[in-house]
Amino acid sequence: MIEIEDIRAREILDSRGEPTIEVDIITKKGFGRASVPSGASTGSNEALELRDKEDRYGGKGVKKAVENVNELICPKLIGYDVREQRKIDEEMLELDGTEKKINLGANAILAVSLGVARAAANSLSMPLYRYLGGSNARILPVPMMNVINGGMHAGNNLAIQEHMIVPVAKRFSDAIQIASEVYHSLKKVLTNKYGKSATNIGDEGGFAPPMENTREALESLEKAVEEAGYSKKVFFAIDSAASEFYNDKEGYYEIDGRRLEEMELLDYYREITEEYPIVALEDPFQEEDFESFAEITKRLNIQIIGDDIFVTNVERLKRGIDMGAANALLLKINQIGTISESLDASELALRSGYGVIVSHRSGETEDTSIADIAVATGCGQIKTGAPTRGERTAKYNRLLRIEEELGKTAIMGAKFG
Ligand code: 2PG
Ligand code: MG
Repeated sequence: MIEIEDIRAREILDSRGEPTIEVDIITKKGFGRASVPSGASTGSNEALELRDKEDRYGGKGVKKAVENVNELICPKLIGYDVREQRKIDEEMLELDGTEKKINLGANAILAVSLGVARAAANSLSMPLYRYLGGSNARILPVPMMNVINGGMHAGNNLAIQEHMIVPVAKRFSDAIQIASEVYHSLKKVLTNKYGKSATNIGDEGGFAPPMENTREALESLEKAVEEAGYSKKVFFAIDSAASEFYNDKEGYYEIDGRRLEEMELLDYYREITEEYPIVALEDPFQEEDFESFAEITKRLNIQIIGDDIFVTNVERLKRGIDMGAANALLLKINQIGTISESLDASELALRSGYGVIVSHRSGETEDTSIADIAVATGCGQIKTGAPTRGERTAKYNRLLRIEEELGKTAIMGAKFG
Protein backbone atom coordinates (compact mmCIF):
# COMPACT_ATOMS: atom_id res chain seq x y z
CA MET A 1 0.00 0.00 0.00
CA ILE A 2 1.10 3.55 -0.77
CA GLU A 3 -1.53 5.37 1.23
CA ILE A 4 -2.53 8.98 0.80
CA GLU A 5 -1.72 10.58 4.15
CA ASP A 6 -2.66 14.15 3.51
CA ILE A 7 -3.84 16.54 0.81
CA ARG A 8 -3.20 20.28 0.97
CA ALA A 9 -4.52 22.88 -1.42
CA ARG A 10 -3.61 26.55 -1.84
CA GLU A 11 -4.21 29.52 -4.09
CA ILE A 12 -1.33 30.47 -6.42
CA LEU A 13 -1.06 32.74 -9.49
CA ASP A 14 -1.28 31.76 -13.15
CA SER A 15 0.50 33.42 -16.10
CA ARG A 16 -2.21 36.08 -16.44
CA GLY A 17 -1.80 37.02 -12.80
CA GLU A 18 -5.11 35.39 -11.88
CA PRO A 19 -5.47 32.99 -8.96
CA THR A 20 -5.57 29.26 -9.54
CA ILE A 21 -5.37 26.16 -7.38
CA GLU A 22 -2.33 24.07 -6.47
CA VAL A 23 -2.48 20.82 -4.54
CA ASP A 24 0.09 18.70 -2.67
CA ILE A 25 -0.50 14.99 -2.24
CA ILE A 26 1.48 13.42 0.58
CA THR A 27 2.21 9.72 1.02
CA LYS A 28 4.88 7.93 3.07
CA LYS A 29 6.77 7.04 -0.06
CA GLY A 30 6.31 9.97 -2.40
CA PHE A 31 4.94 13.42 -3.00
CA GLY A 32 2.94 14.96 -5.85
CA ARG A 33 2.26 18.61 -6.62
CA ALA A 34 -0.03 19.82 -9.40
CA SER A 35 -1.67 23.05 -10.45
CA VAL A 36 -4.45 23.88 -12.85
CA PRO A 37 -4.55 26.13 -15.94
CA SER A 38 -7.38 28.38 -17.11
CA GLY A 39 -8.83 29.33 -20.51
CA ALA A 40 -9.99 32.65 -21.97
CA SER A 41 -11.85 31.34 -25.02
CA THR A 42 -13.61 28.62 -23.10
CA GLY A 43 -16.12 26.21 -24.57
CA SER A 44 -19.56 26.59 -23.02
CA ASN A 45 -19.71 22.84 -22.37
CA GLU A 46 -16.52 22.70 -20.34
CA ALA A 47 -16.65 21.41 -16.77
CA LEU A 48 -17.02 24.22 -14.26
CA GLU A 49 -14.07 26.28 -13.11
CA LEU A 50 -15.15 27.30 -9.62
CA ARG A 51 -14.46 30.98 -8.83
CA ASP A 52 -15.44 32.76 -5.63
CA LYS A 53 -17.19 35.76 -7.20
CA GLU A 54 -16.20 37.86 -4.19
CA ASP A 55 -14.40 41.20 -4.09
CA ARG A 56 -10.92 39.80 -3.80
CA TYR A 57 -9.06 39.21 -7.07
CA GLY A 58 -11.89 40.85 -8.99
CA GLY A 59 -14.16 37.90 -8.27
CA LYS A 60 -11.68 35.32 -9.54
CA GLY A 61 -10.45 33.92 -6.23
CA VAL A 62 -10.43 30.14 -5.82
CA LYS A 63 -10.69 29.94 -2.03
CA LYS A 64 -13.86 27.88 -2.28
CA ALA A 65 -12.13 25.32 -4.52
CA VAL A 66 -9.24 25.21 -2.03
CA GLU A 67 -11.72 24.64 0.80
CA ASN A 68 -13.45 21.89 -1.17
CA VAL A 69 -10.14 20.05 -1.50
CA ASN A 70 -9.08 20.51 2.11
CA GLU A 71 -12.44 19.87 3.76
CA LEU A 72 -14.40 17.61 1.44
CA ILE A 73 -12.06 15.73 -0.90
CA CYS A 74 -9.14 15.19 1.50
CA PRO A 75 -11.11 13.31 4.22
CA LYS A 76 -12.62 11.03 1.53
CA LEU A 77 -9.30 10.13 -0.05
CA ILE A 78 -7.06 9.63 2.98
CA GLY A 79 -6.05 5.97 3.13
CA TYR A 80 -6.52 5.33 -0.59
CA ASP A 81 -3.59 3.75 -2.41
CA VAL A 82 -2.24 6.56 -4.56
CA ARG A 83 -1.85 4.14 -7.50
CA GLU A 84 -5.61 3.65 -7.71
CA GLN A 85 -6.07 6.61 -10.05
CA ARG A 86 -9.35 5.44 -11.53
CA LYS A 87 -10.98 4.63 -8.18
CA ILE A 88 -9.83 7.96 -6.76
CA ASP A 89 -11.15 9.90 -9.75
CA GLU A 90 -14.47 8.07 -9.56
CA GLU A 91 -14.72 8.73 -5.84
CA MET A 92 -14.41 12.47 -6.55
CA LEU A 93 -16.98 12.31 -9.37
CA GLU A 94 -19.40 10.61 -7.00
CA LEU A 95 -18.75 13.13 -4.24
CA ASP A 96 -19.47 15.96 -6.69
CA GLY A 97 -22.49 14.23 -8.21
CA THR A 98 -23.00 16.54 -11.20
CA GLU A 99 -22.11 16.26 -14.85
CA LYS A 100 -20.24 19.55 -15.02
CA LYS A 101 -18.60 19.20 -11.60
CA ILE A 102 -20.36 22.26 -10.29
CA ASN A 103 -20.29 21.32 -6.62
CA LEU A 104 -16.59 20.73 -6.06
CA GLY A 105 -15.34 22.56 -9.16
CA ALA A 106 -13.38 20.92 -11.99
CA ASN A 107 -10.36 22.97 -10.93
CA ALA A 108 -10.43 21.44 -7.44
CA ILE A 109 -10.95 17.93 -8.80
CA LEU A 110 -8.24 18.18 -11.48
CA ALA A 111 -5.61 19.52 -9.10
CA VAL A 112 -6.14 16.45 -6.91
CA SER A 113 -6.39 14.02 -9.83
CA LEU A 114 -3.14 15.24 -11.35
CA GLY A 115 -1.42 15.49 -7.98
CA VAL A 116 -2.36 11.86 -7.27
CA ALA A 117 -0.81 10.74 -10.59
CA ARG A 118 2.34 12.69 -9.77
CA ALA A 119 2.53 11.26 -6.24
CA ALA A 120 2.11 7.72 -7.59
CA ALA A 121 4.86 8.21 -10.17
CA ASN A 122 7.12 9.76 -7.54
CA SER A 123 6.44 6.94 -5.07
CA LEU A 124 7.41 4.40 -7.71
CA SER A 125 10.49 6.44 -8.72
CA MET A 126 9.15 6.73 -12.25
CA PRO A 127 8.79 9.71 -14.53
CA LEU A 128 5.12 10.67 -15.03
CA TYR A 129 5.09 9.76 -18.74
CA ARG A 130 6.36 6.23 -17.90
CA TYR A 131 3.84 5.74 -15.09
CA LEU A 132 0.87 6.89 -17.18
CA GLY A 133 2.07 5.54 -20.53
CA GLY A 134 3.82 2.26 -19.68
CA SER A 135 7.01 0.72 -20.97
CA ASN A 136 6.36 1.58 -24.61
CA ALA A 137 5.85 5.33 -24.19
CA ARG A 138 8.54 6.88 -26.39
CA ILE A 139 6.90 9.23 -28.93
CA LEU A 140 7.89 12.88 -28.63
CA PRO A 141 5.20 15.27 -29.89
CA VAL A 142 5.47 17.60 -32.87
CA PRO A 143 5.02 21.07 -31.37
CA MET A 144 2.38 23.49 -32.61
CA MET A 145 3.57 26.91 -31.54
CA ASN A 146 1.33 29.93 -31.46
CA VAL A 147 3.62 32.76 -32.58
CA ILE A 148 1.01 35.33 -33.66
CA ASN A 149 -1.75 35.87 -31.11
CA GLY A 150 -5.17 37.28 -31.90
CA GLY A 151 -8.78 36.87 -30.76
CA MET A 152 -9.29 36.75 -27.00
CA HIS A 153 -5.54 36.44 -26.40
CA ALA A 154 -4.40 39.80 -27.78
CA GLY A 155 -5.33 43.45 -28.01
CA ASN A 156 -5.35 43.56 -31.82
CA ASN A 157 -7.98 43.09 -34.52
CA LEU A 158 -7.18 39.57 -35.65
CA ALA A 159 -10.37 37.51 -35.47
CA ILE A 160 -8.44 34.26 -35.63
CA GLN A 161 -6.95 33.46 -32.26
CA GLU A 162 -3.83 31.45 -33.04
CA HIS A 163 -1.39 31.40 -35.93
CA MET A 164 0.98 28.53 -35.27
CA ILE A 165 4.19 27.20 -36.72
CA VAL A 166 4.65 23.44 -36.90
CA PRO A 167 8.34 22.62 -37.24
CA VAL A 168 8.94 19.12 -38.55
CA ALA A 169 12.25 17.52 -37.68
CA LYS A 170 13.75 14.14 -36.83
CA ARG A 171 14.26 15.06 -33.22
CA PHE A 172 12.24 17.15 -30.78
CA SER A 173 15.30 19.22 -29.92
CA ASP A 174 15.76 20.07 -33.62
CA ALA A 175 12.11 21.14 -33.82
CA ILE A 176 12.66 23.46 -30.85
CA GLN A 177 15.73 24.98 -32.45
CA ILE A 178 13.86 25.62 -35.71
CA ALA A 179 10.95 27.16 -33.81
CA SER A 180 13.17 29.47 -31.83
CA GLU A 181 15.02 30.62 -34.93
CA VAL A 182 11.77 31.26 -36.80
CA TYR A 183 10.38 33.13 -33.79
CA HIS A 184 13.35 35.50 -33.81
CA SER A 185 13.21 35.88 -37.57
CA LEU A 186 9.51 36.75 -37.19
CA LYS A 187 10.43 39.42 -34.68
CA LYS A 188 12.60 41.10 -37.34
CA VAL A 189 9.96 40.74 -40.04
CA LEU A 190 7.32 42.35 -37.82
CA THR A 191 9.59 45.18 -36.64
CA ASN A 192 10.52 46.05 -40.22
CA LYS A 193 6.94 46.10 -41.42
CA TYR A 194 4.96 47.42 -38.44
CA GLY A 195 7.50 49.03 -36.09
CA LYS A 196 8.76 48.03 -32.67
CA SER A 197 5.44 47.87 -30.87
CA ALA A 198 4.37 45.02 -33.17
CA THR A 199 6.59 42.71 -31.14
CA ASN A 200 4.64 43.15 -27.92
CA ILE A 201 3.32 39.78 -26.94
CA GLY A 202 -0.06 38.20 -26.21
CA ASP A 203 -1.22 35.69 -23.61
CA GLU A 204 0.55 32.69 -25.11
CA GLY A 205 3.90 34.38 -25.74
CA GLY A 206 3.35 34.95 -29.46
CA PHE A 207 3.52 38.43 -30.97
CA ALA A 208 0.37 40.54 -31.03
CA PRO A 209 0.97 42.89 -33.98
CA PRO A 210 -1.56 45.52 -35.06
CA MET A 211 -2.88 43.43 -37.95
CA GLU A 212 -6.34 43.50 -39.47
CA ASN A 213 -6.55 40.12 -41.15
CA THR A 214 -5.36 36.54 -41.24
CA ARG A 215 -3.50 36.77 -44.52
CA GLU A 216 -1.23 39.47 -43.07
CA ALA A 217 -0.33 37.10 -40.27
CA LEU A 218 0.26 34.14 -42.60
CA GLU A 219 2.33 36.26 -44.94
CA SER A 220 4.58 37.35 -42.06
CA LEU A 221 4.95 33.75 -40.96
CA GLU A 222 5.92 32.69 -44.46
CA LYS A 223 8.53 35.44 -44.67
CA ALA A 224 9.93 34.58 -41.25
CA VAL A 225 10.28 30.91 -42.17
CA GLU A 226 11.95 31.78 -45.48
CA GLU A 227 14.40 34.21 -43.90
CA ALA A 228 15.30 31.68 -41.24
CA GLY A 229 16.08 29.23 -44.06
CA TYR A 230 13.44 26.63 -43.18
CA SER A 231 11.05 26.67 -46.14
CA LYS A 232 9.32 23.27 -46.54
CA LYS A 233 10.38 22.27 -43.02
CA VAL A 234 7.89 24.42 -41.19
CA PHE A 235 4.13 24.10 -41.65
CA PHE A 236 1.35 26.27 -40.27
CA ALA A 237 -1.70 25.58 -38.14
CA ILE A 238 -4.59 27.82 -37.18
CA ASP A 239 -6.95 27.90 -34.22
CA SER A 240 -9.90 30.02 -35.27
CA ALA A 241 -11.74 29.66 -31.94
CA ALA A 242 -14.67 30.59 -34.16
CA SER A 243 -17.29 30.73 -31.39
CA GLU A 244 -15.62 34.01 -30.41
CA PHE A 245 -16.37 35.77 -33.73
CA TYR A 246 -19.72 34.14 -34.41
CA ASN A 247 -22.80 36.33 -34.12
CA ASP A 248 -25.31 33.81 -32.84
CA LYS A 249 -28.30 36.12 -33.05
CA GLU A 250 -27.90 36.77 -36.75
CA GLY A 251 -25.91 33.68 -37.68
CA TYR A 252 -22.78 34.99 -39.35
CA TYR A 253 -19.03 35.06 -38.72
CA GLU A 254 -17.34 38.43 -38.51
CA ILE A 255 -13.83 37.96 -39.83
CA ASP A 256 -11.28 40.13 -41.63
CA GLY A 257 -13.80 42.93 -42.10
CA ARG A 258 -16.40 40.64 -43.67
CA ARG A 259 -19.57 38.88 -42.57
CA LEU A 260 -19.53 35.29 -43.73
CA GLU A 261 -22.03 32.45 -43.60
CA GLU A 262 -20.87 28.90 -42.92
CA MET A 263 -20.12 27.83 -46.48
CA GLU A 264 -18.52 31.17 -47.33
CA LEU A 265 -16.26 30.74 -44.34
CA LEU A 266 -15.45 27.23 -45.54
CA ASP A 267 -14.45 28.64 -48.92
CA TYR A 268 -12.28 31.20 -47.19
CA TYR A 269 -10.52 28.42 -45.26
CA ARG A 270 -10.04 26.50 -48.49
CA GLU A 271 -8.41 29.52 -50.11
CA ILE A 272 -5.93 30.10 -47.31
CA THR A 273 -5.07 26.42 -47.06
CA GLU A 274 -4.28 26.49 -50.78
CA GLU A 275 -2.16 29.64 -50.43
CA TYR A 276 -0.17 28.61 -47.35
CA PRO A 277 1.24 25.32 -45.99
CA ILE A 278 -1.53 24.89 -43.40
CA VAL A 279 -1.70 21.36 -42.01
CA ALA A 280 -4.26 21.84 -39.26
CA LEU A 281 -7.31 23.95 -38.59
CA GLU A 282 -8.85 24.06 -35.11
CA ASP A 283 -12.41 25.12 -34.28
CA PRO A 284 -13.18 26.49 -37.76
CA PHE A 285 -16.86 26.89 -36.80
CA GLN A 286 -18.77 27.66 -33.61
CA GLU A 287 -18.97 24.96 -30.98
CA GLU A 288 -22.47 23.61 -31.74
CA ASP A 289 -22.15 23.39 -35.52
CA PHE A 290 -21.28 19.70 -35.92
CA GLU A 291 -22.65 19.77 -39.48
CA SER A 292 -20.23 22.39 -40.77
CA PHE A 293 -17.39 20.62 -38.98
CA ALA A 294 -18.34 17.44 -40.87
CA GLU A 295 -18.54 19.32 -44.14
CA ILE A 296 -15.09 20.90 -43.85
CA THR A 297 -13.57 17.59 -42.73
CA LYS A 298 -14.94 16.00 -45.90
CA ARG A 299 -13.86 18.81 -48.18
CA LEU A 300 -10.38 19.79 -46.96
CA ASN A 301 -7.66 17.23 -46.80
CA ILE A 302 -6.03 18.50 -43.60
CA GLN A 303 -6.30 17.91 -39.90
CA ILE A 304 -9.51 19.43 -38.52
CA ILE A 305 -9.21 19.73 -34.75
CA GLY A 306 -12.15 19.92 -32.36
CA ASP A 307 -11.60 21.94 -29.18
CA ASP A 308 -14.65 23.90 -27.95
CA ILE A 309 -16.91 21.50 -29.89
CA PHE A 310 -15.67 18.39 -28.00
CA VAL A 311 -14.38 19.90 -24.72
CA THR A 312 -12.45 16.65 -24.06
CA ASN A 313 -15.80 15.04 -23.32
CA VAL A 314 -16.30 11.43 -24.47
CA GLU A 315 -20.02 11.93 -25.17
CA ARG A 316 -19.48 14.97 -27.41
CA LEU A 317 -16.54 13.27 -29.07
CA LYS A 318 -18.69 10.18 -29.82
CA ARG A 319 -21.25 12.40 -31.50
CA GLY A 320 -18.47 13.96 -33.57
CA ILE A 321 -17.06 10.59 -34.56
CA ASP A 322 -20.52 9.36 -35.63
CA MET A 323 -21.00 12.42 -37.83
CA GLY A 324 -17.44 12.66 -39.16
CA ALA A 325 -17.07 16.05 -37.51
CA ALA A 326 -13.33 16.84 -37.33
CA ASN A 327 -10.60 14.20 -37.46
CA ALA A 328 -8.66 15.22 -34.37
CA LEU A 329 -9.29 16.01 -30.70
CA LEU A 330 -7.70 18.81 -28.75
CA LEU A 331 -7.05 17.29 -25.32
CA LYS A 332 -7.31 19.76 -22.44
CA ILE A 333 -7.35 18.10 -19.06
CA ASN A 334 -9.09 21.00 -17.32
CA GLN A 335 -12.01 20.95 -19.76
CA ILE A 336 -13.11 17.64 -18.27
CA GLY A 337 -11.44 17.61 -14.85
CA THR A 338 -9.83 14.22 -14.20
CA ILE A 339 -6.86 12.32 -15.60
CA SER A 340 -8.98 9.18 -16.07
CA GLU A 341 -11.61 10.95 -18.18
CA SER A 342 -8.90 12.72 -20.19
CA LEU A 343 -7.23 9.40 -20.97
CA ASP A 344 -10.65 7.96 -21.92
CA ALA A 345 -11.14 10.74 -24.46
CA SER A 346 -7.64 10.30 -25.85
CA GLU A 347 -8.10 6.52 -26.19
CA LEU A 348 -11.46 6.86 -27.90
CA ALA A 349 -10.07 9.40 -30.35
CA LEU A 350 -6.98 7.37 -31.22
CA ARG A 351 -8.97 4.11 -31.53
CA SER A 352 -11.37 5.88 -33.88
CA GLY A 353 -8.57 7.05 -36.16
CA TYR A 354 -8.69 10.61 -34.85
CA GLY A 355 -5.52 12.51 -34.11
CA VAL A 356 -4.95 13.87 -30.60
CA ILE A 357 -3.16 17.08 -29.69
CA VAL A 358 -2.42 17.59 -26.00
CA SER A 359 -2.94 21.26 -25.20
CA HIS A 360 -2.17 23.96 -22.67
CA ARG A 361 -4.58 26.81 -21.78
CA SER A 362 -3.98 30.49 -22.39
CA GLY A 363 -3.64 30.96 -18.62
CA GLU A 364 -0.94 28.53 -17.49
CA THR A 365 1.27 27.65 -14.53
CA GLU A 366 4.75 26.15 -14.27
CA ASP A 367 3.17 22.67 -14.07
CA THR A 368 4.69 20.49 -16.82
CA SER A 369 2.32 17.50 -16.65
CA ILE A 370 0.92 17.99 -20.16
CA ALA A 371 4.38 17.34 -21.60
CA ASP A 372 4.42 13.94 -19.89
CA ILE A 373 0.80 13.27 -20.86
CA ALA A 374 1.66 13.89 -24.53
CA VAL A 375 4.40 11.26 -24.34
CA ALA A 376 2.25 8.89 -22.25
CA THR A 377 -0.60 8.86 -24.77
CA GLY A 378 1.80 8.55 -27.70
CA CYS A 379 -0.40 11.00 -29.58
CA GLY A 380 2.54 12.69 -31.30
CA GLN A 381 1.37 16.31 -31.09
CA ILE A 382 1.38 19.09 -28.50
CA LYS A 383 0.22 22.69 -28.51
CA THR A 384 1.72 24.79 -25.76
CA GLY A 385 2.32 28.30 -27.00
CA ALA A 386 5.32 30.23 -28.26
CA PRO A 387 8.87 29.19 -27.40
CA THR A 388 9.04 32.04 -24.87
CA ARG A 389 7.66 32.80 -21.39
CA GLY A 390 8.42 30.44 -18.54
CA GLU A 391 5.00 28.81 -18.30
CA ARG A 392 5.28 27.70 -21.98
CA THR A 393 9.01 26.90 -22.10
CA ALA A 394 8.55 24.79 -18.94
CA LYS A 395 6.64 22.28 -21.10
CA TYR A 396 9.07 22.39 -24.04
CA ASN A 397 12.04 22.11 -21.69
CA ARG A 398 10.45 19.14 -19.95
CA LEU A 399 10.12 17.45 -23.36
CA LEU A 400 13.79 18.17 -24.11
CA ARG A 401 14.68 16.37 -20.88
CA ILE A 402 12.39 13.45 -21.73
CA GLU A 403 14.02 13.18 -25.15
CA GLU A 404 17.44 13.02 -23.52
CA GLU A 405 16.22 10.41 -21.04
CA LEU A 406 14.76 8.22 -23.79
CA GLY A 407 17.97 8.47 -25.80
CA LYS A 408 17.95 6.36 -28.94
CA THR A 409 14.55 4.86 -28.16
CA ALA A 410 12.84 8.24 -28.67
CA ILE A 411 10.88 8.69 -31.87
CA MET A 412 9.11 11.72 -33.22
CA GLY A 413 5.39 11.91 -33.87
CA ALA A 414 4.42 13.28 -37.26
CA LYS A 415 0.76 12.87 -37.92
CA PHE A 416 -1.49 15.62 -39.14
CA GLY A 417 -4.66 13.55 -39.68
C1 2PG B 1 -7.48 27.20 -27.27
C2 2PG B 1 -6.79 27.61 -25.98
C3 2PG B 1 -5.35 27.29 -25.86
P1 2PG B 1 -7.93 29.06 -24.18
O1 2PG B 1 -8.51 27.78 -27.65
O2 2PG B 1 -7.11 26.22 -27.89
O3 2PG B 1 -4.53 27.81 -26.87
O4 2PG B 1 -7.12 28.89 -25.57
O5 2PG B 1 -7.11 28.38 -23.12
O6 2PG B 1 -8.06 30.55 -23.98
O7 2PG B 1 -9.25 28.38 -24.36
MG1 MG C 1 -8.80 26.22 -29.30
